[in-house]
Amino acid sequence: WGAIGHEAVGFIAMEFLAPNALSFVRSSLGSEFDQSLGTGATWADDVKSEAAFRWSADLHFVDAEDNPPSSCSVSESRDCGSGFCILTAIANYTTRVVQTSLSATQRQQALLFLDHFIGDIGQPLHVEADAVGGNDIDVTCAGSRTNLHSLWDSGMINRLLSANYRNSVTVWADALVTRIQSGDFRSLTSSWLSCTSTTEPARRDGFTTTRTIEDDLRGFLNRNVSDVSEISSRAITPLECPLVWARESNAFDCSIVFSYPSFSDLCTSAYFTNSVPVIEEQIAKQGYRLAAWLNVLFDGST
Ligand code: DCM
Ligand code: DCM
Ligand code: ZN
Ligand code: ZN
Repeated sequence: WGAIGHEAVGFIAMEFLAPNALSFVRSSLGSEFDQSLGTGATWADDVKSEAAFRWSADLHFVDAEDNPPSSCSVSESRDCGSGFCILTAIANYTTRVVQTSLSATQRQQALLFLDHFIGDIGQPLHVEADAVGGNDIDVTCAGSRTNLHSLWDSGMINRLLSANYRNSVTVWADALVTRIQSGDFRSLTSSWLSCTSTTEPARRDGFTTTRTIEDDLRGFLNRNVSDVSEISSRAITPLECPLVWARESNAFDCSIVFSYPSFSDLCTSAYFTNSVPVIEEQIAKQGYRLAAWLNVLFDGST
């Protein structure tokens, strides 16, 4: 997502944190991030172009080698064989955010990465390899040329906020919180939390990887890694829940994202009105899941 999508995920999560999770979030993020997951949510995008954090750029997505819109799937071994993807990133920072042997700065970074990646994994084009996650598909939105990835990250969100939410991310986030607490999302929340184990390892998915340890090491050394302890991917056990979330987002690539009409303006067509409910549900759901994830880690239950 773009900045607005990420901020909305964080602001929504703030409304559902249990006491210990809230207290950790506030003290860890501090005044630098307004003690808020909403303000902190864009940090991972802000730093990924800096030399010191270039290694983290590939952690924002998983390139699922499926074939939308006819066939959609995500496989940890097929699609994250290098160990550098959003699935392993969430596993890595889930462990690190509660690791008391780490410094306050390391745990703050783990929190900021989780805040961001639990948002990105809900963006269908962050769980898709085709056309580089849609970046190579040129489309038009309200007369402006863009690409399918950017349309989903921000193009349609900008248009939605301008039409319905006074161009304000907090107005939008508050509206989604109300829908979760007492509106149409309320009946969905228990299914949103059908996966909450922060420790259950991902089950074998039937794909076998042909990568060797040598391949991994070569990929690893080619990267400009400044802080190897931040990654140490070989020690990460992939988790089941991020895989469940990724498969759910990836299914939208087959049901809607790649079924766009050629030659029409996607933001003034049925494509926009059909996509908006998906965007709003994915943002609300990932905000709610971010809170539940931190609640399990810091308070022992959702
Ligand atoms: N992206 C993605 N999948 C890829 C490559 C990039 O989801 N295989 C995302 C990351 C950014 C956006 O696309 O949100 C643009 O990427 P970049 O800034 O690397 O061009
Ligand atoms: N599945 C998988 N890897 C996972 C989770 C599920 O390959 N980590 C597959 C196995 C089944 C299907 O998804 O074909 C449904 O699994 P289940 O009914 O166990 O959730
Ligand atoms: Zn993106
Ligand atoms: Zn991102």
